[in-house]
Amino acid sequence: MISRIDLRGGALPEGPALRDLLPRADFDVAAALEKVRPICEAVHHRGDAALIEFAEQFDGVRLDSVRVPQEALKEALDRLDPDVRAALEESIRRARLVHREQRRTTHTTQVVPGGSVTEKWVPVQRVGLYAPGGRSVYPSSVIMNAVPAQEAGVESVALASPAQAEFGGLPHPTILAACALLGVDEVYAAGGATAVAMFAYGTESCPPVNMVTGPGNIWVAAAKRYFTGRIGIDAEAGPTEIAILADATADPVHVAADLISQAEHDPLAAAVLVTDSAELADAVEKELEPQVAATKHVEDRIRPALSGKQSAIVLVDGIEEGLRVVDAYGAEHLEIQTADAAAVADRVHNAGAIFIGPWAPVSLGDYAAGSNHVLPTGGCACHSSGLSVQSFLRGIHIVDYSRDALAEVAHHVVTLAEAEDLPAHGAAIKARFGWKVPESK
Ligand code: HSO
Ligand code: ZN
Repeated sequence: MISRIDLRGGALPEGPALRDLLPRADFDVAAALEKVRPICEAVHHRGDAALIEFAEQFDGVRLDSVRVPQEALKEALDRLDPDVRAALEESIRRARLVHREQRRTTHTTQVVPGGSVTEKWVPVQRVGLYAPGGRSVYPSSVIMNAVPAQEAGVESVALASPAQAEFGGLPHPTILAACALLGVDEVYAAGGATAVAMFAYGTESCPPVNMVTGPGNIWVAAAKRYFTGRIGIDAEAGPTEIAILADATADPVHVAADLISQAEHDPLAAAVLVTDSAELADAVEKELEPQVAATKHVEDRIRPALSGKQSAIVLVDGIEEGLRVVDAYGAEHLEIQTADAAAVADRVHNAGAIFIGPWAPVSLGDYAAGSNHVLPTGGCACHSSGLSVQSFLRGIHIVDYSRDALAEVAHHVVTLAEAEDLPAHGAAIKARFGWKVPESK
């Protein structure tokens, strides 16, 4: 069901060469870009009318309006299963605890007497969150997007999710209920690239936003790429990935269950076990079969995900080599199931989130650890982080210099301006001192 890559018995290649040996799904956002262009342009030119047409075409529903009425949110919350409500509330509470502490404080550096630079953290003013429909109706993702935005102090948070024919053209009721629990009351029934275009351009019913975040399929990723520069985005989320670095001390039952847990998301989801124990590899492989057979989304997602070229068991000589492999891979989620797991985890450079030891499975992080589950995929963990309060903040430098403080450094500014052949830059300094460079002290 899952292939093996044997990297034992020789030096591992360096950098990109090692990365090329590791499994990864094809996720060609560039190819999807051309297909989303006409959709985005239709929304640009025809606003709500285009959104209504696309909902009919893609979601099979005729909408009267794209804005979801307040009563629908309230009704969804009233009808929410009490256990689901309690679980969502606990997830929100824990996420708030963690994200609240990510707030940044304004800081002033006194560079010289009379000369300071203050870094002021200002939230993005208006954000559009996207929650997929179809096979991924995840109220947990609404939490993971809304909480950091709210804790960052974003004034205006809107959410879009596809219209669902079976719910009378509204987004899925658990998405609406999650919005109600979070206090997100501006909700639109719009899906995929059309939702991103609605947020980016604005329509009659939806004012434009400054930033769009949230998971989605390749069309959402392509629309985000299309609008990059015009609006901010979190990331072009690709299929979910789990990597597990494990040694002989790991429990194969847990390892198999955790690999399957993320394979459950998508036929392109990646499950990668990196181990120095051939016995563990055998035991996990043996364990996969009955566990897969006993679960739900077997044929449509789990089997294709585990047997796809993006998943594998990678055999290495030792944990040292394992660390090199997981760093080269840069997984969205990385579990460390080894002896002294915390110390091993401390040596990882590239991962979206790290889960230490036997009691911190990825599923915990997906719902209720307090951590964020919107994480970099496709190897982007080597340069990007998951969603956080920081994602919704901008640091603005405020420069405040007195006459004396400017005079003190003026000659350096003029020198550098001349060195760069930009004399007008220097002149902007000289103009303040009778067109002369002030004597430095
Ligand atoms: N593992 C997914 C998030 C998720 N899991 C939502 C369950 N629901 C990507 O991090
Ligand atoms: Zn998940």
